[in-house]
Amino acid sequence: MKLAQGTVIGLIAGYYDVETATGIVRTRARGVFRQKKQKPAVGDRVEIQIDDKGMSYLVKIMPRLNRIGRPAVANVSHVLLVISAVEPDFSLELLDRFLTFFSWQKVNVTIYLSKTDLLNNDKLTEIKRSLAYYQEIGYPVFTDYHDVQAKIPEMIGKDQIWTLAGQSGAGKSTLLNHLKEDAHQATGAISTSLNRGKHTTRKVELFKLGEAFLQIRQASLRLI
Ligand SMILES: Nc1nc2c(ncn2[C@@H]2O[C@H](COP(=O)(O)OP(=O)(O)OP(=O)(O)O)[C@@H](O)[C@H]2O)c(=O)[nH]1
Ligand SMILES: [Mg+2]
Repeated sequence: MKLAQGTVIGLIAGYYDVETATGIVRTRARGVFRQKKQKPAVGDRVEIQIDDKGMSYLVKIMPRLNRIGRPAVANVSHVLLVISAVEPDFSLELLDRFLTFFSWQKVNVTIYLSKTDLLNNDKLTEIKRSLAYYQEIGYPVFTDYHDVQAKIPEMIGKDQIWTLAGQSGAGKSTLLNHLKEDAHQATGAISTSLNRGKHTTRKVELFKLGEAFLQIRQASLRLI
């Protein structure tokens, strides 16, 4: 029997994929979690046990820093909040709701304004003026696509878990594809006929970025 430690990076039909120092191991959770009403989440640091028959079990969840959203992601160190300038329209109220929630969860946030290319200069200046306030009170703000792409990889520390959050259609998957070329995230236009987001992104998984992880919040408005 062998013990190892790792991070849950994926959740597939009752199995937990755990990244360990020697590779990814597909595990089952021990029944003891059900009795304790505990459920491992993506992002959890865990201990796994590989028995002599080669069966792998998730046996222990390390204490969590936090646990955010549905489906849950644990140990989130930083949120990259994608707010669109247009389509869907920029909303200060929405921005404040996100920031209040993440502040309550004690998670740092960086703001990225997407789709600036679709807006005329006057409107853009107005939005940037609003965002300057958030920058003053300590939130890093990016309004340029090239900037965000260049700076984010430098900002992400080793073993950190970053989550991309934001309304459906804001551009999370588009950004992830640029940050990580092999992410292959489906992107899509929002469905205006339904007047609500299309939710292109459905799966929960962590993407490795250097020595850290990136993840997309799928249901952006159902935060809690
Ligand atoms: N012009 C322009 N289009 C963008 C930009 N970012 C994203 N888009 C487009 O906006 C649409 C929605 O982008 P996605 O990346 O799929 O949005 P998402 O946030 O992942 O949406 P969900 O998966 O539904 O939560 C796509 O058609 C993208 O090509 C941008 O900066 N400029
Ligand atoms: Mg998406």
